[in-house]
Amino acid sequence: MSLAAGIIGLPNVGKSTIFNALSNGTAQSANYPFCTIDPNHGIVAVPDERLARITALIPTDKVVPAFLELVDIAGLVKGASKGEGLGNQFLGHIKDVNAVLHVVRCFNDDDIVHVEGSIDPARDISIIETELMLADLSTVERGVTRVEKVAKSGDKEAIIKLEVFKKVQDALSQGISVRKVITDPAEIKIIHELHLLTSKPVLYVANVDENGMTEDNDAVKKVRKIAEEEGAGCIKICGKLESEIAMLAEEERIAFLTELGYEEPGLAVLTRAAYSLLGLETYFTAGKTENRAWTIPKGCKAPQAAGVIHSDFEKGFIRADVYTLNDLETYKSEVALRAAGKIRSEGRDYVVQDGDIMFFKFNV
Ligand SMILES: Nc1nc2c(ncn2[C@@H]2O[C@H](COP(=O)(O)OP(=O)(O)OP(=O)(O)O)[C@@H](O)[C@H]2O)c(=O)[nH]1
Ligand SMILES: [Mg+2]
Repeated sequence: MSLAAGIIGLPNVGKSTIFNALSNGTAQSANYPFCTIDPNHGIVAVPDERLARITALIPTDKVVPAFLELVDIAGLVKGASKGEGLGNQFLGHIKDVNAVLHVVRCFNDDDIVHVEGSIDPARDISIIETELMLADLSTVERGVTRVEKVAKSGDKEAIIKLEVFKKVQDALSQGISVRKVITDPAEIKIIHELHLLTSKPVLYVANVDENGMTEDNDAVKKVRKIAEEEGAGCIKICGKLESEIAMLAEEERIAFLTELGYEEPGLAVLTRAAYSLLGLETYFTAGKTENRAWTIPKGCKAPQAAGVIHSDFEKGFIRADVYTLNDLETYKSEVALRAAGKIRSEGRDYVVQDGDIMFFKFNV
């Protein structure tokens, strides 16, 4: 699965701080291989306590988590859609990701310049959204011109496409983002070729200072309200603190988190939220050589899930043995699960559930 989430926002809001903390944290914890594709592009492990729970009952040589691709995109400024501040290049990077983490500055720090001069999340969010919408508007306008020609010749498919493109164009010219008007799966499919920036799912990340963690400040409240109105998620994080936590060795980190009263780093929560925003879920395989989390799109059927391990597994799929973590924790071993009839045998049409523990049977 190669789906990526892009970290966007105004300059100096803490995007790179969060990205770097994520890459450091992952690289250090349990030696997960952190892979830097380039300085702004990384693969981070998705923290999942279920792997440890499985490993407590099924000892193994190696534990492998699920991974997520993240892109640290340079700050957008007003006028980016018109080419300001390397605008088009940055917008191009957003085009390539499948979901967006929109970092909003909610910390006060006179030493860190705010491009707009003050803390004002509503204004900041609207600057970014406006630039993305303007870029989308010119994309869809070009699309309309292109499709109009074909539609005139009476091509049925083009006529439907034109209608949807125009609906998008109308919304954007009224300042409404694409994700708010295009929710029907058939329409989502039709506009896919345009790679519209405001069609991507978004998660707001309110970046606060250390003392903003216990109670929401006004800026955070504002971000939460905007997110709620849009039906989007919102996560509060202290980028600076997270980058300090990420630098610590495993034991020190746990001690530090406990002292702060946190169960886990905020970044763990953020990573899981991004994973889910991308429409991703996890199933597990467990055995002596490896306990591993595998990434599938929500609603994935058993053969396709098998194909994530190897294409041969999908081609030669026969059946899958499936059990749940809860049952494993009740019965303690695969032998006991089998004796109790708790291992189901599922066929080609089985829709894999998040958290399933699976074993595939296949022909080669
Ligand atoms: N006080 C405080 N400073 C922060 C926090 N997060 C980031 N900063 C500081 O803000 C400055 C900018 O942070 P970056 O992470 O580089 O910001 P960015 O969003 O990547 O900026 P661009 O790449 O220029 O768009 C750095 O000096 C950070 O140390 C925070 O939570 N609190
Ligand atoms: Mg940066």
